[in-house]
Amino acid sequence: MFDYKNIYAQDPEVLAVIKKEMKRQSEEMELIASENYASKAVLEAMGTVLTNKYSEGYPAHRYYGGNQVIDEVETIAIERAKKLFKAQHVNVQPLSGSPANAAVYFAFIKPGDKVLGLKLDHGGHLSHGHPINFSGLLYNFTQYEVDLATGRIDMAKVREIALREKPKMIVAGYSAYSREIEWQKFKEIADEVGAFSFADIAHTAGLIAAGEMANPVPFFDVVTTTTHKTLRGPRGAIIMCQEKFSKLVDRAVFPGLQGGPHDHITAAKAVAFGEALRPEFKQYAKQVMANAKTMAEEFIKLGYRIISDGTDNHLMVVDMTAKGLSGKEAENILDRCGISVSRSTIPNDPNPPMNPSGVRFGTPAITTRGLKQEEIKRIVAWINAGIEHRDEPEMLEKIKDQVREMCLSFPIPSI
Ligand code: DSN
Repeated sequence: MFDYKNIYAQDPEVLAVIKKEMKRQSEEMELIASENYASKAVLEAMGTVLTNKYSEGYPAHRYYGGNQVIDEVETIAIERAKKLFKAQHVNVQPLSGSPANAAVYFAFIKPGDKVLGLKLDHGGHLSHGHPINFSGLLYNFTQYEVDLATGRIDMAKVREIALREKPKMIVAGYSAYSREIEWQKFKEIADEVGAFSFADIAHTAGLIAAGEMANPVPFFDVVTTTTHKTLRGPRGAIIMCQEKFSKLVDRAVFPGLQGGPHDHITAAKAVAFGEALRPEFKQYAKQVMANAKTMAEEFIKLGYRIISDGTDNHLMVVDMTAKGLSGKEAENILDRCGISVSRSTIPNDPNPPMNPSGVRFGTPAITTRGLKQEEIKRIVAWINAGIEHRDEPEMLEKIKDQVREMCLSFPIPSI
């Protein structure tokens, strides 16, 4: 695709670093549940002259001249997202997940208002009310939890908390929760207590768009998603809502929170939505989930504890306590094997988020490479061998070589 000849001539120092990262991505295994490989077409859209434009406002209502073409690209992105998620209204301008969530709170509630969100160490996100995040600082969050015995969200408990707290908003949709979410029940509870229903589907958006997981967009008040995880687009986000909230949401994004949208990213979002509308994307989503199921089964066979004992989506959180190491130690060992993962808290984690007890594994990126169940079994065996033989540097080197060989046989489509 790109020949990089201009950056080579002008700035070889930066090009050298970019090439180093290309090599790392090519030769190493990506099991971080929130990462993926954007297509060549998505990358090309990001590298266009659309980055040169200022276009505060919305199609046909801009605060700068010369936006006729930008209006076209933003409209394509909006229409494709509407079709993909069956949304009444879509704002494609949010720069990323947390800014999108900030815009939702800004649109629907006031500082100090009561909100329910899942606790971070139970699988929630920082922007769902963590005390050190803007969400927890500005709004009065009550954090619900997963049931410790099952690792699943107990909807009777959520209802009990909602009836007691009477929140203005209920947040559902998570960063480290491996089970299907009971969207209808969340909506019923929100309606019962007079709260807005807000879903953050950042992790599962691609699986939802493909029709492989339940979709809250048609009936929730408002839904956000990033565009770069299972959806496999550029780094960014969108907000979807019922038509009656469209003005509130649009005003919160601009002029409320953001200035000029990143139009080159809007174009790349449109390209990614176009890809997700194709039948091949459904096959991709199915394979992501089949791979995750196999991965969870293999871990369980080897004696690992998975929170909720399995997965319905693309990820799982594995408790490393029984193996005598923390999530951070496991992450470091696997780094030495050429396998990238992210440490993760487990429900009621006795350890802090910087050094938690678990590791989160996900299959979106390796599935984009074309890996299937047979390869997943080998990968879990390598992970286990790395952990069991962590004090044997030659063993970790040997695993790294095997990982590299597999990665080179399944090249990243855009490299
Ligand atoms: N950082 C993302 C994740 O890894 O899940 C969430 O924002």
